[in-house]
This record gives sequence, C-alpha cells and structure tokens, in this order.
Amino acid sequence: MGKHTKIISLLLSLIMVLSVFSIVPFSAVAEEIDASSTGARSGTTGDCTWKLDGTVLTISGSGQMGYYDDRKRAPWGSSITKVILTDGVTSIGDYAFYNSMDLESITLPNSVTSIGDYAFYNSMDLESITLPNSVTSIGAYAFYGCRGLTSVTIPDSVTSIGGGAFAGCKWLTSVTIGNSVTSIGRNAFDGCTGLTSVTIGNSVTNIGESAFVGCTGLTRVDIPDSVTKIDNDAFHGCTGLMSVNIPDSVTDIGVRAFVGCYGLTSIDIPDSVTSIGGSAFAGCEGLTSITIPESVTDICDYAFSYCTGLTSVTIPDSVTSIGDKAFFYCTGLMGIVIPDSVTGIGSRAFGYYTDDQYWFQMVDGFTIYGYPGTAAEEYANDNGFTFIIPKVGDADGDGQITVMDVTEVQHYLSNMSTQADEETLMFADVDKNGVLEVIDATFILRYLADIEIPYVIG
Ligand SMILES: [Ca+2]
Ligand SMILES: [Ca+2]
Repeated sequence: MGKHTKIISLLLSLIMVLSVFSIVPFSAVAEEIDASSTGARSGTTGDCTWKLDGTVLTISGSGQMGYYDDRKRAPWGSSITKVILTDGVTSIGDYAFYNSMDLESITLPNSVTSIGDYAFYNSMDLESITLPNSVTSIGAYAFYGCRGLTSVTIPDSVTSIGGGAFAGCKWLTSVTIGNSVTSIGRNAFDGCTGLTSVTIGNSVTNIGESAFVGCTGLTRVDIPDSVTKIDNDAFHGCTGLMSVNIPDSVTDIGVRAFVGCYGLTSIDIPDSVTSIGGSAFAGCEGLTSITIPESVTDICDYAFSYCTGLTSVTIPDSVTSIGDKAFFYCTGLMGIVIPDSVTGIGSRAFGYYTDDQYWFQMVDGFTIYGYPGTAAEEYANDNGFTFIIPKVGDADGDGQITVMDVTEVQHYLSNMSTQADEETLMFADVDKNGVLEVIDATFILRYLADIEIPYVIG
C-alpha cells in the first residue's frame, strides 16, 4: 500500500467513526459534556450564585461557596474549561472542581481565604494558578494530580498546606512556600518527580510525613532553622538529592526520613538532634563519613544500613544504644570505634552484609575498637570479630605502636592515602587537642626512641 492509499483509508475509517457518533442526537452529547446530572445551568452555591455560559462558570456573591463531597458533587459538573470568581467570594468549596480535567484557567479574587479539600483534584489541564495573598489555607488533596502546573507560589498569607495538597503534580518544577506556613502536610508533594527547586519558608516547624517522598528531581533543599522535626519518610527516595542541610533547630529525624537518597555525599547532623529514626539514612550509598553528634543517645535499627560508601563513622560517648543492623551492609567500613558508654549493640549492627544467596557474611578484616568488659567486646567475641583496645599513638589501629604509625600520621598530614580511617587515625592525637598535627607524630617518634614526653603513649 502506497503512502497516499494509507492516508485515504485512515480518513475513511475516521469518517465511519464520526458517522456512528452522528447518529446520537447532538443535544444528548452536549448535555453529557456541558451540564451536571441535573442539567441545571445556574443556581446557588453556599452564600453565592453560579452560572454556566457554555463551559465557562461564573461564581458571584459574597461569602462562601457550597461544600461538596464524594456523593454530593458540584451542580455545574466537571466539564468546565474556565472559572470566573467575582470579588467577594471567600472560599472554594471542597470538591468544587473535582476531576475537572478540562479546566484550563481560573482567576481567584483577593477575597478568597480558603481552598477546600479536593478543590482542584485531577484538574490536569490547569497550567497555572495565582494564589492571592488572602488565602490562608490550602485543603487536603486540593491540587492532587494537577499535572499541568509547572510552578506554584504559596503566598505569605497561607498558614497550612493540607495533606497531599500537591501530590502527583509531576510537572511542577518549582515551589515557593511562604513565610507563614508552619506545617507542610503529609504527602503534600508526594511524587512531584519534576520538582527541582523548593523554597521552604522560615515559619515551618514540621516537614510532614512523606512530604517530599519520591521527589526524584530535587537536587538541593535548604531547611530553614525554624524546623524542629523532619518527619517520617519526609525525603524518602529523593534519589537526586545531592545537598541538604539540617539546621541546629532540628531535634528529630524521623523513620526513613532520607532512605534511598543515594545522591547525598555528605550530611552534617547538628548536635540538637536527639533521635535518628530507624532506617533514617538507609541506602544513602554516597555518604562517605558520618559523625554522630554528642546529643544522640540511640542510633535506631537500620539507621545507616546499606550505606556502602561509608568508610568512617564517629560515635560519641553520649550514645548508649546501637540498634539492630544500624550499620548493616556498610561494606566500605572496615572498623568502628565504640565508646564505653554504649551498653547495647543490636543484632548484626555492623561488620555484616548478605551475599547473592542472602546468606549473612562478615566483612573481611572488620575490626572493633573498644574497651574491655563493654558491649563492644561482647559483640566482637560473640560474632568473632577482631577486637582491639585503642592505644594512644596507634594511628593504624593494629594494636601496636611502631614507626608505621608515624608514617600513617605523615601520610594523613600530606593528604596521601592512609590505611586507617579518620576515626582510627585520631588514636594518634597524642596531645588530645582534637587535631592531628606534626607534633603528634613527633611525640610518637620520641616515645619510640625512649625520649621522655609529657603524654602517655600506648
Ligand atoms: Ca600501630
Ligand atoms: Ca594533636
């Protein structure tokens, strides 16, 4: 068949399809497209009135619109393309434009203070919306599935963003959250895969549960210092996230808060954080070192599991418990220093991974540094790991003071690669000033030459 023959036969079949439809009376089609179940073209809604002109809906009056729900839908139906709200209307009712997939434009007057739950649910043709500076609340699922929206500015008047408010807005690339919002509801931006930029206002205290889950396009987030809680799953699966700051106002990092953020290469946990939730950083393969702040007492189960890039972990003596599999499958980690404050170590907390057949395997050569009679020694003995008591001056952590330790310090100071991680190297901080310097190496050399030094080595 030639190219033209193909086009002609396509046209013919189209005409046939059209002729089938032309049998149906036009008025019936029109009714199905335009009007509501009642067929009404105008009426009242709450304190206001509404009128349909073709597919253009005008709502006027002063006061609130009516509220609708799953069973009682708005009388104007869902085939509208444009909405005009006149000044004086104070709310957009729940379910007002639910599933209005053809809605392309709406203008909100400065009198609107609230946007109801599910108000624009699935209005996927809506490409932009300007929220006036009178809006104080955005309801749950208000803009759920509005795939046409590319950017949203939440004005400073808004104090709350409901759960799921912008979930599934796939083409949303930028969001600015105003300075009066105190709480970002759960799943508020769930699955906004196109989101690359988010600005969080400085009144937000809680980043809600699953607020940014699956926002794979996010590369950077600045959390303002008003935030005290990063809730469970807040940034779960934000695989593109390369930079996030946790300000020192944050006390809680929820369960799975950053799980699977494998683009993160570093994270500073401030010393305001008291609790690191289970699996909080699990699967953050890009992290190379972690310093647990002195404020943390519990490292929960799986907190840093599957962080395969980790080579150095610093645990302060505020920590009393390390949960089950807290550092499981951290195959880059060759050793860990456990302070004597730790009284409980969970099952396979560190030094283990699973092979292709899902059998537990021990990380070859994994060494535990700790003190006699502690949970660390018990864990090492129970699992058969090498256990070494830290010695001052033992930079390579092999349990002996030799000239190799001096070399190790010198390598570190000249930015050459070292055998030991930074945590172990700090055993060579002879003068205990928290910094590894030439003088520390000198003290070790003098010790080896039996020259008296003002510090204890070994
Ligand atoms: Ca040594
Ligand atoms: Ca020093």
